[in-house]
Amino acid sequence: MPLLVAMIASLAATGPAAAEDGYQLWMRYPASASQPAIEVARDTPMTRAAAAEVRRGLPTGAGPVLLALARDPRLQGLRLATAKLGDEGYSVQRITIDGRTVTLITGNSDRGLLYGAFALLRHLDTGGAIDTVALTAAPAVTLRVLNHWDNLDGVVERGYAGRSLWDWWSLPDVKDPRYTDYARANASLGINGTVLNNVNAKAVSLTAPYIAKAAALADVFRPYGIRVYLSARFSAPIELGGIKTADPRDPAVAAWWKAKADEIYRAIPDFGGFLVKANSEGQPGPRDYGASHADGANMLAAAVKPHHGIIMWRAFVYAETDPDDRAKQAYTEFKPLDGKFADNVIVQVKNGAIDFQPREPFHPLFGAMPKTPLMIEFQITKEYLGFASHLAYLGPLFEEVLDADTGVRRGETVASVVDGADDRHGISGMAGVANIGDSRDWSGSTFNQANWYAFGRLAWDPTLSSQTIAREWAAQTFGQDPAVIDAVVAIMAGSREAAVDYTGPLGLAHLMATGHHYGPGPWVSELARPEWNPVYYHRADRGGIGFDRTRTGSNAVAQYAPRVAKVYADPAKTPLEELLWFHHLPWDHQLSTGRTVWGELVHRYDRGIATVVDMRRQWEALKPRIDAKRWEKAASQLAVQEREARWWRDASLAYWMSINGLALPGGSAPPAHDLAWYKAQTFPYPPGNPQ
Ligand code: GCV
Repeated sequence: MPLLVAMIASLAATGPAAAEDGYQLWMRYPASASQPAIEVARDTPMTRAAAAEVRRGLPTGAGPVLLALARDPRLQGLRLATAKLGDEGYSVQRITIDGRTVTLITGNSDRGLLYGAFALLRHLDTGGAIDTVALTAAPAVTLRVLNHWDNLDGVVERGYAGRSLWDWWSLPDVKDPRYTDYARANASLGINGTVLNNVNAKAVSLTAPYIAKAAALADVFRPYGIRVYLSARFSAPIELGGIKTADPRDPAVAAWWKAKADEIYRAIPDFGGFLVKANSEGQPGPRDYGASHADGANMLAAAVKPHHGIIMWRAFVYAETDPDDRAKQAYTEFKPLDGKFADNVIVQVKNGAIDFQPREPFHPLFGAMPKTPLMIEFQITKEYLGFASHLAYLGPLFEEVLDADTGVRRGETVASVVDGADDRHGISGMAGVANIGDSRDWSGSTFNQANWYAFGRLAWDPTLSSQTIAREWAAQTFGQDPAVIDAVVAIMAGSREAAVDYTGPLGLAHLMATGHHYGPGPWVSELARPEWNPVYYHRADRGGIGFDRTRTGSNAVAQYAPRVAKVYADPAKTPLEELLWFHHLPWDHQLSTGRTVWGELVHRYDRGIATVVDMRRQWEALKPRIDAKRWEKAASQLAVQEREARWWRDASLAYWMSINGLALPGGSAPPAHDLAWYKAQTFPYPPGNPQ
């Protein structure tokens, strides 16, 4: 072998992969030297998409592959157990047909073949062998949906990965190839729906030109099994229809929505339905007319029902006119409505009772509305966890909530409420507020892609562990070197807890600065709405810190099942991670760790910084093994994270000390600046901040 060729060959064998920019996400298929033999028993747009993916991703020598429905006559002698696969499940296995061994991808529908194709590629990309492949899976949840908070002007509310992917201006004529890649990525996880526009919706998205634009996207997504949904502005009959009211009990309003639904379904026959944010943060809704959320949801449900559409109605409601604890308001409003919703309504409930904080106890509505399907809503974009630049793997957050024991029925968890199996609901769902934009790497950083990935995998199977998902993702994203996978997973594993530690340890929450929600602002107290001020949440004074949600306070604990309420009512039993969410405790209150509340708080802030320092060190060590571009970007973001973790810690401690007058425990460094300095920091033009 000539010397140069030998050198290149040896570099290729040992060195990092070629320059990458993250565009390929976790679908970095190996270059194949030969065209695999792929046979598709049925030619439809979806099976074509499935076969194209296999063709794209199958490594050399891994063929032949057969994609065939379970009812295909050739498979009848094989006695495949496919009944349990339902409409969307798949089975991938090696079989012998006519003396020939092939890898069979089968299912009861084209969708099963599509998901099976991606499952096969995932199996191979995570080190699985083709000759022993045996994969069977069906999703636990029917609606696996991304919520895009994308405005029609291209700004993404709480979006930190550039502008909206949807170029509304050039649609429907220009169909950016990126729309197809978006659909491929989602299909690879089993995501089967996308809400295109912000829940803070504009009525114009329901006009004919915008319906045509949404229809163009639906056409691109359809072969990948993704339905399009729209956020609907409740007052649209007034704004577009010239009707004087949006009262859901008014027949003219109902007729307007029915006609609007018919119009949408003419353009998008498989339109999924509407997502609605009503009577929340200034949005219009049925309460404006004295009607209930059920009245509003059911009126819309009737409009989409003939087309098999559904309504995802959000329970994220709270009002400044309600003096009760904000954490209680959604339960108070929705629990009495259990059983009053039409069967094509699903109530969408955030994972916690406030708002996507780095840690919140699970929402008390889970388990409290057995007659109503509840769809869990997670935030994939990191509004409160350092935007795009901080590395915070959300798998553990999702897992912690899904695994939470509701205490209502034996063995009932949030996941088992969400998948609807116990109550035999016809629909079930998981929604994730997307972290996707037009940045080249889609999510603003390579590690943010893992949060999109984890959401999708858990929506398919809520029992997966966040660790398993991280390993899968790391192998597909950085290659199969076990040392790299171990290190990447180690960095990810502690990263969310680190963000909790440096932003709000011990169950503190909502301590962020105004508007943009990026940096610390625990001192903020002047906003007009009381529950928008951080001081409302931490209630720190000379005597102690924390929100008393027991009987002596707001009694929010009573919204949980007695078994759970008993734990949360007692500071000695409440997990330290949720302590100050439920209790107002003296600064010198002794904890099981041997430290006081103050000592533990400081310890955890310091622990958060130490974890980030360690994450940086581990990433540094990976430099020779990761392609340069992706490594550099993550390294510079980790440097930002360390600086800002210190900022969060120092600003918070400076403020707490101004309240409690206590000194820092020995060995803990004083804040770099005084409190006035932290209060004076401003952030012009932060991304994702609605103007
Ligand atoms: C889309 C939080 C966010 C808002 C968001 C809202 C919601 O309050 O800060 O930007 O609005 O949640 O979920 O509706």
